[in-house]
Amino acid sequence: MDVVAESKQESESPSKDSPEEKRWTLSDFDIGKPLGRGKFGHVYLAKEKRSNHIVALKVLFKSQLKQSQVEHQLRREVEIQSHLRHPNILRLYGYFYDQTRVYLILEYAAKGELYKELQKCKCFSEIRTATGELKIADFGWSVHTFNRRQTMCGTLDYLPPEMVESVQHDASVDIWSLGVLCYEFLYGVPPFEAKEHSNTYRRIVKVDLKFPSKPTVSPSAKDLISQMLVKDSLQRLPLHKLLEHPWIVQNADPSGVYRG
Ligand code: 9QT
Repeated sequence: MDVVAESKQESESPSKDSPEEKRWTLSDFDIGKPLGRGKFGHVYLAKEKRSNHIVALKVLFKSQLKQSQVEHQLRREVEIQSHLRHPNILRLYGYFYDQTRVYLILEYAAKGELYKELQKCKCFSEIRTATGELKIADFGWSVHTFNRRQTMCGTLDYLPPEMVESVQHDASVDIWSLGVLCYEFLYGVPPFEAKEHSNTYRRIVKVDLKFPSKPTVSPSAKDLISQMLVKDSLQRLPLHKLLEHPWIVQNADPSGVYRG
């Protein structure tokens, strides 16, 4: 799952929902600068000519999708993401394909990828961490953390003990991952980072959580993170209590007035 930084851009989407309307083609768009590159292709800034709507056009090569046997996953991603409507989920407006490529018409998030912003800033303030407006993207691929041989691809850093140990898990995995993200925002590095994959694994499983001394991180922040990074998933702070935690309440509104 990828996270893109806060974007205030909200506008009418281009849509071709009605059955009699023609399908999208590349000629419907003016292509602008590249926004990023991924394993399967590139993302470009683009303008839909008729509406002048600015989008991000993700271009994937069929040959590479075939080679990696992810055609099905891609269709799944598109199927899921195109039906989701939430300010914190990157919109997928539509798709089309030609002989060699598949194109995804995505919402343009003007502030780009969050991890790059974190790299640039090194770490975020407590207020920014507690209130960051995010959009999640590429979650269609999140179910493919394990490939067919059940080996890991990508990073273990955000996974809870029950997932790295492949035991039953539920929605409380997100509380753990949110705790990892919160720690990383404040310290600039994820809590269980290690050079070797196997050491990250060990640190997650025994919840080897350390808070290096850092004057910009308050005891209250550490208290919240400690209540999210709990091995027993039933003992993790549930979302409604998380929102009532003093660190969230105080940073969301410095006057101390909680506007739930
Ligand atoms: C082809 C189509 C698609 C495709 C079709 C959809 C939606 C999406 C992708 C991937 C690799 C060929 N993906 C095709 O040639 C492919 C190779 C394809 F309706 O038909 Cl997201």
